[in-house]
Amino acid sequence: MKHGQNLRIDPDRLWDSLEEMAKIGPGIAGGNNRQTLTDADAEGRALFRTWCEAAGCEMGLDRMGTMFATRPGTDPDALPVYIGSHLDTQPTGGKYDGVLGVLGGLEVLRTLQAMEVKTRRPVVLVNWTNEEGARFAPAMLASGVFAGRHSLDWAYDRVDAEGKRFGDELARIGWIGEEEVGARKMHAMFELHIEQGPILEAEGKDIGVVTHGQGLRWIECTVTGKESHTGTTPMPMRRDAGRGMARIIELAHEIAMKHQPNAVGAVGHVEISPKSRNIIPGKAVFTIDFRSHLMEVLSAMEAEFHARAPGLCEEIGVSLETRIVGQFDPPAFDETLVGRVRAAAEHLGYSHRDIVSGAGHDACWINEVTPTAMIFCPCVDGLSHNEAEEISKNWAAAGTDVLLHAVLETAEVAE
Ligand code: HGY
Ligand code: MN
Ligand code: MN
Repeated sequence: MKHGQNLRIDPDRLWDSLEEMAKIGPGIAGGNNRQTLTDADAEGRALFRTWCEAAGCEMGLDRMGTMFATRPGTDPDALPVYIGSHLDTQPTGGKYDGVLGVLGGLEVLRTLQAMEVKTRRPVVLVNWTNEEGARFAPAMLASGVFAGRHSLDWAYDRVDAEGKRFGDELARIGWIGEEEVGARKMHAMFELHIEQGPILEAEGKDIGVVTHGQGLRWIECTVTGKESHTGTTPMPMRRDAGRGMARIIELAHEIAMKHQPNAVGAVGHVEISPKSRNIIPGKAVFTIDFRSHLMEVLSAMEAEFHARAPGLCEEIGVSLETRIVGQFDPPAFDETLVGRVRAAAEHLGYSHRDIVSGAGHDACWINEVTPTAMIFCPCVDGLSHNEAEEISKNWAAAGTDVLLHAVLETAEVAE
């Protein structure tokens, strides 16, 4: 029996850390509001660093504020195995989206330390900055810079709804590191994450073996009409930007419904101005979120949208401008590493099924620069990006056990 084959993580220690982190940046309904580069994010980072140092890790920090906790291997020249996810949350987020991947990774390092298991390759635990993209679009910003998809300067120039600049906020909370972003070379990366969908729970499966992810297009639309009095302006003379927005939101839904079950589309962020009850809106700015795991479907949705949306606006006397504010093509994860995730679930006796990730993850970008795979655990009712997001301790432990064994296999247990 190979050394470490019967290792299991400590579910209570993991759960205690999840509960401890959830106290930082509490939401208003039992979840979290620990948005990126806020004081709450800074507090969570500090706690995470303390925990990693206590687990015997050396800390690194790059210029996007991404945190790296390294557990040395017996071969310092070997490329490390990376694990991790994100600690930032949505404004009305759950306690486990991203956090399970970071603190599950910490539990793996704590288990290796406690059981005195050495690996040939170093193991590095990552907290990626601004995965959510809620405060500073786009999502997966730091991992996107790491993968060479965005420049550092472009990322630093992202602004939030109050006009605050990403680079300034990162400096304000004191988490800008010296490391060049993307300079680190990886042997492999695994990301543990909650499914954020209903399939695993509905099928009674413990583990999702993630083979692919959905590609994404965030199309920001600006509809321009003319502000005027809601009481006195004759209906035929109105140029109502709010109506234009309503038509486009309905169009996005109609296009996604044409490609079921392989597509989704919605608008989650809208700004209407001047936002007065008795002024016809002159401007509406909103973002369409189109996704599919099939490139041809994603392209078809984008093409149909651009073919039809301008006419829907012109018909009612308003104009439309669009720009892409976030995008990545459907990722296919590394077959060897996906196989190790599947084998680990088998070895541990956990039920599993292959699955496509509906959500975007840092792993989607890192998959472009190094072999990458993901592990899903179920979540209650598939609910996420909602403060009521829930998982069970058993689900968390099963996913983290699989992460542990995928790491043992890939980092190579040293005798
Ligand atoms: O948008 C996403 O899919 C991720 O949760 N940031
Ligand atoms: Mn996430
Ligand atoms: Mn999320």
